[in-house]
Amino acid sequence: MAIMLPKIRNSHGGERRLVVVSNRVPTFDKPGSAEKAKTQAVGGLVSALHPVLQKRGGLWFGWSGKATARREMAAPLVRRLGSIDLVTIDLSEDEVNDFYTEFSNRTLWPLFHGFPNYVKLSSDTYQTYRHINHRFATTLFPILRNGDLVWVHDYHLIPLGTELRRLGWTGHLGFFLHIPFPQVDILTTLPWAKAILKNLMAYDLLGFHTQQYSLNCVEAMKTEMGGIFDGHTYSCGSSSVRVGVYPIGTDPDAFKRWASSPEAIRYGKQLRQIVRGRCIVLGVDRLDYTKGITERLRAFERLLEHYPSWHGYVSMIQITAPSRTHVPEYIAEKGQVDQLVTKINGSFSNMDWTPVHHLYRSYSQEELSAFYREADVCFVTPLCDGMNLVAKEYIASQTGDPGVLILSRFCGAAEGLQEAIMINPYDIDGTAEALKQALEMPLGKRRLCWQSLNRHVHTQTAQTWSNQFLADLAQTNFEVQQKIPVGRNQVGFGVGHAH
Ligand code: ADQ
Repeated sequence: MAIMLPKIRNSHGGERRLVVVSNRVPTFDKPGSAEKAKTQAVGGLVSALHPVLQKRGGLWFGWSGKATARREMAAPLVRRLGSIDLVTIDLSEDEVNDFYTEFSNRTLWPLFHGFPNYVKLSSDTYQTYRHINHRFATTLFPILRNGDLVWVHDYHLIPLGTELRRLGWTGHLGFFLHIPFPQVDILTTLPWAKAILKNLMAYDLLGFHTQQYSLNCVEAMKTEMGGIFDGHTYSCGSSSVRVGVYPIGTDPDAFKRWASSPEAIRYGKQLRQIVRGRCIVLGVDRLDYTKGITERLRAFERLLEHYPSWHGYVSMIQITAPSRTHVPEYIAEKGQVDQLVTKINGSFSNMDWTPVHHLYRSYSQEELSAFYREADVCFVTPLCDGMNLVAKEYIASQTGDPGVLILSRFCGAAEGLQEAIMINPYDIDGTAEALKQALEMPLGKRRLCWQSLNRHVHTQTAQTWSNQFLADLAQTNFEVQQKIPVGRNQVGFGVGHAH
């Protein structure tokens, strides 16, 4: 099937075209609309990639988010958004279930986040996962051009590189994992762990948020396949892959601008009126059991139990974007969050004070920046999280009277945001104490902490993340070409890295 794409010159003139592949491609519906709440892909990957593609231009390929009743493949949809070509394919309902709901979100997601009890194993869903990656590759391959930089994102698409190589793609091919990479003993509870590791070898460059995740990956490769790592490149037989650390960031200038806009200031005043001038503790997440939302609510409850002097003086606003709403574990998590909110409000509220406001919906980033700006404390408590962009967005949105960031030690962001109040989200008492400390922190100390956090957020941005990854990717295909002959390589699949 031939896909006709309009000619686009990217804003960098002669630079190679960037081709981003991710499971979901955003729909870019009107912000805040009911339709957006249903179909828009809210999440860190889209938040980080959109500004990058907006600035550079290129092609964004992935699933439309739609499940069609028909089994056969509909023609890919091509749309233009500024300098971005969006090319999407639909999946059938069965495919969405097996590829997305089951293997991606009930097998790989809990496994990679270290929740082995949540992991569901099925060779049928694994086969569909392979099959959909093949489908992505056969649709994408004909629209690739010589010289493209192909950048594949996240756990849904690990085998895509192998499939593209099999079809004959010899150009630059990089992979970035947005979630943690587990330790080898957890990874190898997956019957297809070795196949997953072999698939990673098809790429020229593998990127991770932290040093620890990259080391976990290399360790797993060495354990399962042998080979050596020289600190930059892992080699096994005649096949090599470069491994790097690229901590993702946000677009801090955009958040600063949005947070200072007249709309955000007006909205912030309304927000203060709603909570009647009380301190605001803010949580913002996709609804996900890895984000520690119930632990956070328990810590807030513990604060109110231990410190009655705070009754009536603090309200928590929890903004939770609906996510993976058909997955049973997420339905259960939503039930637990609702129950806890009801319990806390039932126990503590009075006629003019509601301790917890739970807003179960998505907001545009402009709207979120107004919440961030007003919040006295941002309460970021994941049990395990690749990076966590909310923490960075909060810091970027602060103005002259900055709030305090409470941050779980179990997220990638903890590596860089050292001046946050660091907590162990499993320790409810300790987290409640940290919350009290944050609420009582004097302005001078808040300013000092924020200045240092803000420097970090401006140093590690979405732009620096992508620039560094793409600069390394542009070099790496050449280096790897020296080492790898065309044809079947040692780890057992037909992959030719040469041009
Ligand atoms: P996520 O798990 O989605 O991302 P995170 O990094 O916090 O987690 O990003 C969430 C994004 O969604 C933020 O940009 C936030 O503004 C937005 N968002 C959250 N709640 C929202 C709401 N109610 N309405 C609108 N927008 C909302 C994955 C990994 C992370 C990693 C990112 C980027 O799980 O660990 O940081 O990718 O690599």
